[in-house]
Formats: sequence, C-alpha cells, structure tokens
Amino acid sequence: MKKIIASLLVLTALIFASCSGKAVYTAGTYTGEGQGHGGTIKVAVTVDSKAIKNIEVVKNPESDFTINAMKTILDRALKANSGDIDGVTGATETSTGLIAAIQGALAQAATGNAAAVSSTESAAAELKDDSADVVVIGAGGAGLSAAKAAAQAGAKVIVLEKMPFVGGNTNYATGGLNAAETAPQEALGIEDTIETFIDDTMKGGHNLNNPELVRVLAENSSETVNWLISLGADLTDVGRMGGASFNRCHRPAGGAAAGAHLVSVLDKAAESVADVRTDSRVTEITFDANGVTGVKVETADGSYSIAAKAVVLASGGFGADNDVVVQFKPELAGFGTTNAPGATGDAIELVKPLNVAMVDMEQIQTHPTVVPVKNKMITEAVRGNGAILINRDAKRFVSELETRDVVSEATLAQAGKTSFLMFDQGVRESLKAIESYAKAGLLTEAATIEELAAALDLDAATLAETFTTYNGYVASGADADFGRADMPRTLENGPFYAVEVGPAVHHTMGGVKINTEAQVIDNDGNIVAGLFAAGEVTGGVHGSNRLGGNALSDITTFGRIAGTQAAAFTK
Ligand code: MEZ
Repeated sequence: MKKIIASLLVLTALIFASCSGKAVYTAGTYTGEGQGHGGTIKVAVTVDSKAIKNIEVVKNPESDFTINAMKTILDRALKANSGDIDGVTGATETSTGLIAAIQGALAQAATGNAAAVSSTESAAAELKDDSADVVVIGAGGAGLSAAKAAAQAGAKVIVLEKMPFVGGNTNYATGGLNAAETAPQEALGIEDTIETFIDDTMKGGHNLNNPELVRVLAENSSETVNWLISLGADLTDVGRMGGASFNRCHRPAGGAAAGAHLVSVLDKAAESVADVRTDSRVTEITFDANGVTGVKVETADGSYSIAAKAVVLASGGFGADNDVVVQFKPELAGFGTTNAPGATGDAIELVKPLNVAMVDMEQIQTHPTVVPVKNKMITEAVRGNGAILINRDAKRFVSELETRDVVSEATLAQAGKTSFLMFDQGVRESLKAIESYAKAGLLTEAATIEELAAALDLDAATLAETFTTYNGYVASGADADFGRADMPRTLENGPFYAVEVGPAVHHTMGGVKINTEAQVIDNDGNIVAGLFAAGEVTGGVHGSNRLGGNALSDITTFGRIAGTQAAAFTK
C-alpha cells in the first residue's frame, strides 16, 4: 500500500508540474516495466534535468508487427516529454505495456516540482501550408515504396498517413512476396518463369485481371526483389502459395513474417529521404484544369494545404469496414476481417470530384484460414509448407493449395463453416511465422494424432486414417482425393497441432483504374494529370481473386513505378 501511495504522489507531482508547465527530472537513465501482449516490456529512459533524451526498449517480447506501433509511442513520449500519451489503435496491449514502462521509468526520474517542457507546450506549433514535388497519400508498403522511389528519382516528397503509425495492411502480411526468375529462386534451384507467373495470376483471377498490368507485375518482380534487397530486406526463403505452379513467394530466412519486416525496411528507406507524417489525414485532392495541384490535410492540431506537382494515391483498400464491404458484396455482411483498422476505403470519396474510374469494386476476397472472432490470419504459408485442412468428420475436404476463393467456399460448405488447420512439428520447424501463433496461444497441441482428435472432439480412428492416407499421397507424389499440387513433407512427427479457421474478408481487388505507368484514369478514359496510384487502392491487377503473395508484389512493384513516374512528371 505504501508503494502505491508513493507512486501516486510522484504521479500527482508530475501531473501538477505538467499542468503548470514545470517538471524536473534528476539526470540519468531509469528503467521501467509494463505488461504487453507477449510478456513484460522493459525500457531504459535517459533524461537530463528538463527532458527525455532517449528511450530504449531493452526487452521486447512483442510480435514483429507491433514494431511500428512501438516506434510511434516512443516518438510521442519524446515529443510530449511525458509518459502521459495515447496508445496506438490496433496494438492495445503493446501500447498499455510500453506506456506503463515509460511512466514507471519517468516516475523514478521525477524529483517533484521544478521546470521542464510540458506536453502541451511542445505540441502547440503553428500549422503552415507547405509544398512538395510529390505527395504520397498513405504510408503502407505501396506508399513507402512510392516515396522512396520518387525521392531516388530526385523529387521532394511528403508522405501523409492518417493512422498514428506507418505500415497499414503490410504490417499484417505474412506469407511473402511473389516474384519470378529471381536471384533467391536461382540460389535455391527453382526454375520458375515470368510467363508461368503471368499465367498463374490470370488463372487465379479468372481472367478478369487487366493482362497488361499483370505483365508489368511479373516482368518487374525480380527487379523489385533486387531493389528491396538493396534496401536491406531479407528475401532468401522462397515458399509455395495457393494457385502457384512453383515456389515463388519470397520471405525472410526460416519463413519469418514478410510484411512487418518489409515495413521496417521501407520505413527506414523512406524516412531517410522523405518527410513522413503520421496522424495526417488527407481530406481533399486539389486540382485545376491542368490536373492535380496538391492536397488538404487534417491533423489533431488543425488543417493545412500542401501544393504538389504530383500526388500518389496509396491509401489501401476497404476490407476493414464491413459497411463499405457490403455495399459492394452484400453476402459478406458480418464477416470478420484480417485488415488493419485504417483500411476503410477513404479513396472512394476522395477521388469522386476528379471523375476517377473505379473497376472491379465487387471483387472482394476472403482468406480461408483466419481464427474466428480473434480475426488472426494464419498464413497460407502454413499450408504451403505442408499443413492440411480437416472438417468435423475428421476428413480432408479440399486441396489445401487451391486458390482462396475455392478453399473459402469449400470451408463454408462444411459443418460449422470452419475447419481445423493441422500440421506436425516438421511443418512448425519449417516456418518461423508459426511461433507467433504458438506464443499467442492459438494452437491446440497433442503428442499423438489420437490425442489431438480427442482435444477437438473428432473421431480419433478417422483422423488417424486421414493422416495415414495423406502421408501415403506425399510418398507417392499424387493426391488421389483432391489433386493437391505440392505436398512438401509427410505429417508424422509429433507433437501435432491444430487451429480452428474460417474465411474472413482479406483483400479488396477493386479500386481506381490505372494504366501500366500507374497513372490514374478517369471515367472518360483520360489520364488524370499528376495523379498516380499503387497497391490495394487500385483495381485490375488481381481480377476476381488475388493469389497469395501477389499483394506484397503489387504494392512494391507498382509503388516503385508510381513513385518513379510521379517524380518524372514533376520535371
Ligand atoms: O498475399 C497474402 O495475402 C498472403 C501471403 C497472406 C498469407 O496467408 O500470409
């Protein structure tokens, strides 16, 4: 109790000091701890007598995708010179733990009643209009790629992100990035071709795709991989995704999650050459008779305008907002989503005054292996590395490497409209991404298949027979039941694992119409001068069904093209 009273006194002193514009620390480095999602977060906070000089996260048990949320919180604490800051939407537990750790350290640093900078003082800056060659709307993978490419081409770039952190849906992407005829494929002896990549993508999208855009995607994919590697990305592990004829999904060594890794690489690359502003929502794209002229921006502190010669729209899709989803595909009412909270389709209204053409808006994809209610996507790479899908009769019911539309539909036809994704220790060891599912407590684990069946209330003899039959198919190289194209390993090394999964909204394939140079097209077929777009905000690349691994490919390749073209336009 004494400890609590003492903490409250320190906190009260800090609050008083902050309100009066005065607070003081005893210079030094102090540690604090807080409980995050994955365990205890520990920070070391260095202060001088007036201000926080540095915050270092010395123990971080959180998953990779929270890196950007943590960075945002550290930036906020440094800017505010205080631990009295807001958390980050979409990373609540990490925010709570990290903020508590910072507050704990600052409570020790506080001496009670002298002078320091208050949070309100440092935040009260005047908002001035600004200018840039290129403004990028959205700091997900597409926006960050565009920003880096535009700056590499010599443009002054400002990136505007409405969320408090960068990364968008790319933070959640896991399985990897599709590319053909790449150096990492060659190193692994994979004989893929650009033409097969094109054929697979067109087939997966039921030929609704714009073939010219698909060709650009495939022909530039290898160069994109080289570009990302040159920026520091690790894309050395190459695995299989549904609908692919070869292993072409590139990700970090050991099968670690690709998205958060690429965000951290691209963020560093973009921040070094562009002005990246979070908590900055674009409310209008301004234009005159000659084309776009800039944007209007809204922040918590007020609004301002940026004059720009070119604008790159990279604001993502609308899969996070079920109200918008059902406007275009009513049968998805009530479905969960894998999407980041910012994917709310802001571009739909933003481009209306510019008479921009929209294509394929009703083409919305569900991902078939998402944990119900928790909305946690289990990457397709788990199936790619060997996992099988089992229904409540303890039987397989589909080729696990079919495209997402086929696997989703087959799952919805099963009792309970979900299935169990099952694998063994061999699959777990082949893919680092699985560790985060184990850490999050999503996996049911059992020493034997019979024990796994008992834990899930399935018939043990049937499940054992299903595994035996499947292992026989792996040995013979032919799946006599469902014709699964690739069966990389038998499932016979315990422990065995299962997780219940079902379809949830994943990717909105429709969006603004672009040409091969990422220029935006209007309803009369004309180019909107100075307006470029890349990533999930666009339509046409994926047709009616996107292949797993083609989103990271799309955002980086078309992001690069949009940035380069936008910079060229400003010359
Ligand atoms: O491209 C994707 O959506 C993807 C690879 C998702 C995943 O299952 O990891």
